[in-house]
Amino acid sequence: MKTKITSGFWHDRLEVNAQRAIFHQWEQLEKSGCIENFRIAAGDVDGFREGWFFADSDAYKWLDAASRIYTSFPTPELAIVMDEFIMLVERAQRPDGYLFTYNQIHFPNDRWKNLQIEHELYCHGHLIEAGVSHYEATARTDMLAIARCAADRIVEDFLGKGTDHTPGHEEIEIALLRLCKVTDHQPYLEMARQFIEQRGHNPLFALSLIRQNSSVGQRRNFIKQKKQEYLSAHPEFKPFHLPPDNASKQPRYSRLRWQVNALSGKYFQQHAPIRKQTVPVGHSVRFAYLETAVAMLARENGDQTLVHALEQVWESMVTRRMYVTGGIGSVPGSEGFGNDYELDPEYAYAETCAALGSMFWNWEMAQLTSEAKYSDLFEWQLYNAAAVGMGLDGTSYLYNNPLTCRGGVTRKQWYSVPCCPSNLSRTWADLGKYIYSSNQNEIFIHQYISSETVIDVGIPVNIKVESELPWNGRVVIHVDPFEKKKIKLHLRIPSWSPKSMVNMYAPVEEKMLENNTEEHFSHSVSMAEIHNSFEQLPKLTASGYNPQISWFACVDRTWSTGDALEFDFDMSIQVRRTYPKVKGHKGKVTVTRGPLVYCLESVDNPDVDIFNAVIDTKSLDSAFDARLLGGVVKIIGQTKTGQPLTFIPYHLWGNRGESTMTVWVNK
Ligand code: FUB
Ligand code: ZN
Repeated sequence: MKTKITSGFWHDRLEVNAQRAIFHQWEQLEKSGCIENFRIAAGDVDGFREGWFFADSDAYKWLDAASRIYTSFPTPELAIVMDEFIMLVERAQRPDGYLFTYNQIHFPNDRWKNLQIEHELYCHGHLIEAGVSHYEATARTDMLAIARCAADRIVEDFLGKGTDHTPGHEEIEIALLRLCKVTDHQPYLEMARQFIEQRGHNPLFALSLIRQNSSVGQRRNFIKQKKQEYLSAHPEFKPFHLPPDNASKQPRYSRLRWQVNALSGKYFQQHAPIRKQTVPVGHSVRFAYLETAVAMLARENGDQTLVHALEQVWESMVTRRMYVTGGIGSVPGSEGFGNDYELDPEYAYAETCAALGSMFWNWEMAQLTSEAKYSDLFEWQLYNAAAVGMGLDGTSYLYNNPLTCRGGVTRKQWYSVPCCPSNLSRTWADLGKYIYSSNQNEIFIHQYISSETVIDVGIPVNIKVESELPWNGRVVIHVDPFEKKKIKLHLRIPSWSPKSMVNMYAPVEEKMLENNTEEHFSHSVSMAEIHNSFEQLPKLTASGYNPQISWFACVDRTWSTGDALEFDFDMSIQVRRTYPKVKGHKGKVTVTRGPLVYCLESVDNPDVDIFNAVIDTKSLDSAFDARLLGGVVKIIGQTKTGQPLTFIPYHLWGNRGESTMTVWVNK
């Protein structure tokens, strides 16, 4: 049974996703000509192709999201749009499985050119993922057949080829691994493995990139020429124009750094073989997708050398190259990583897709290792670096997500590169799959999101979570086995609930235990070990948020119908500081509560200079405000000079018109 999100914070957001966001995105894909490109490629209409060479991927990601939404919100309106698009894709796909409207319309005899830059494999990857998601949602095989035809084309054209036959922007690897899981067709796994293993082995990468870049430029000039001719022959054609994208404050030499990053191969994670990639570099979405694929592969083949590299690069990212929101990417020019501790809040690029990619990766790591820190980071990025990407209305988005903004960043209906909206929608739609996992007689609860599911641990066990997060710390977990059953129930103790290190659970219902003693709650490690490990852990990460102090408490007992476990997580306000090596943060702190990072937004503090005010941390208190932003717990306090302050959750900034904002405040 698929997990059902039953109520509360996330249920409301998933409704907005299903009833508004997904239809808004389709409308924008039509308006921007993205869907029309398929009609042109299929020969249904004449016209001129609009958008980037990778524009097809945005339509496929929409279908992926729509399919996942359809599982929980099977509306006929959505089904009609999906079916119409699937039939269109089928007409546009070449008989041999190839589908890339950029080439099919502009360069009909070209394919697999400029692999590092023009995203052909990336687009086929999202096509394949859409096919898998549609099959998983409907059990229909029409879109899956289109996906398999494309995947077979790629296996035919790439399996066994050399190291220059690798994709630029990772994605195809994830798609092929997902496709192998639903088809059990091993060549897909072997193809994904080859793409991963061959990265970083091309000694002539820089030369190849220069050549490809020149070819890309020539092809774009050719298209520009063709467009001029088309416009003069079709004065009625109205090209689609979007408002300018958001500004992103650039550090010095940003463009030069990006060029060096690209030529070195780091931008594409092509600078070293995968097992030697132990520091996060380059474009942060590309990086997160690669690491996700590597973790998926390690789960399939049990290759511990891959796991070792994954653990090292994760630790490097979390302790030295990640923002306190969980955002990754601090150099706008490359949409990617900077150096250790280079985490300027105004330069923060922290693309929404990068947070989502990191969440996909952490979910794979959680299943690979059963370590709580990965689910803790998943939760932290979910509520902060990812959730900030979608406005409360479901129809306005942020692409780059600064932690300090002095203006120029507003939520937009669409972008010239609209990769984030449908990426958010497909992740929200799938949220249920990230809550529970199980094996033999063990059940893991990774996330405290109100939900219900049935898990088979030899017998079916109905599990129901009732959670008041992120506003309150009360969580009740109902464990209803079909019959009495000894089960190890692993419960993630969040890093943000420090007191949970001590009294990790409230007294449980008397009816459940003869006597309410700790002996029934065997820890996955002893309390002493917990405290010791807590002491040993690097207390201070670059950002001040440290998922490594999260752990799984194990409740190992015989459960009976009607049993319940109750948590009361500590929701005290926490004032966090960065590691001293992070430049520009001296004397600055971030305010967090539960899994939420808070910020000061000018809308709530019109008379305060939020960038220079000094807060009185002792004055901070939390209060629920039903009238604010759909009902939130705000944090109120005052400056050292007595000016009132209101903090809101960071993910909700920018919902009330242009504003200024800061996560980091003076203490
Ligand atoms: O290049 C494809 C996608 O578009 C990347 O993942 C995003 O960063 C955006 O550039
Ligand atoms: Zn994006």
